[in-house]
Amino acid sequence: MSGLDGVVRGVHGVASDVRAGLAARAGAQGGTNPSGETQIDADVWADEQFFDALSTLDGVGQYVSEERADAVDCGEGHAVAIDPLDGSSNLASNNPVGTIVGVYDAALPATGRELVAAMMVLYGPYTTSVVAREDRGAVEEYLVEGDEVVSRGACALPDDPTVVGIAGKRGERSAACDALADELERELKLRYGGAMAADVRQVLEYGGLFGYPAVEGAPDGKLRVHFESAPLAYILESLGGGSTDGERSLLDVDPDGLHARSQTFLGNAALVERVESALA
Ligand code: P6P
Repeated sequence: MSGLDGVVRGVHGVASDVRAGLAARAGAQGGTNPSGETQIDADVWADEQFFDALSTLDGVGQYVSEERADAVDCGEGHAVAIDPLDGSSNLASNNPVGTIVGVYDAALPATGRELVAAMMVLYGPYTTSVVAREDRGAVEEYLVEGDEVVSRGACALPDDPTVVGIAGKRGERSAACDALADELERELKLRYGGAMAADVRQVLEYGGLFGYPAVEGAPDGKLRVHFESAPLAYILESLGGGSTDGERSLLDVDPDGLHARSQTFLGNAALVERVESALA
């Protein structure tokens, strides 16, 4: 079994247990993560589940989590970067949450060009995962039910975009971003739900654009390069879509620390080009 097989199976092997444990852990634990955000009980618990499943695998050399300040040395092999419970504030309102994993062939911090695989697990009405790997030709989606993992086939990004979701409040984004959001929301249907994995899955299904721009008080936006922006950019670009921080592919963003953030847009390539033109 390759190192990538081990990570994919490890994430799939925990996903159903994570899903089953969410309802009882939807409250805030009182701690904050390294990004200064309030930790939900489930954030810490999910991180422990994935750490136990991944950190001892052959071929995993580093475990780096949105919930841990420092990287954990696991020996030799790939660096696994994880947002164990993406969008965890959605638990209180029973809205979808996810898990995002990036597998890097380099110690972190590193650019997304070092990614060799990325996974996006979505805990919605049912649990699915989207998996992009350098050693596979297609980006595949799986249905995860208990211990059963069944392929739902190859993903394909629709050519014609339908949805748009750009975070932030008007007046707290740049005027150029506000104008772009107004324009796109006249053209496309608004889809924004507070969990990147769920919103990006809408883009994969219907075509469109997701974004978290620079906002007042957060010049690099909110999303973390290693755990959120780069792995999902890897998936979108593997499907012929695009990504940008406003100037360049998110895979070329060079993070200056494990928890570095980046302004983030992902979706159909033509829409990403419009973002770069509008924000130039
Ligand atoms: P806001 C979740 O906390 C997250 O990191 C992403 O999953 C999501 O897209 C974003 O933050 C939501 O942020 O400011 O709209 O609550």
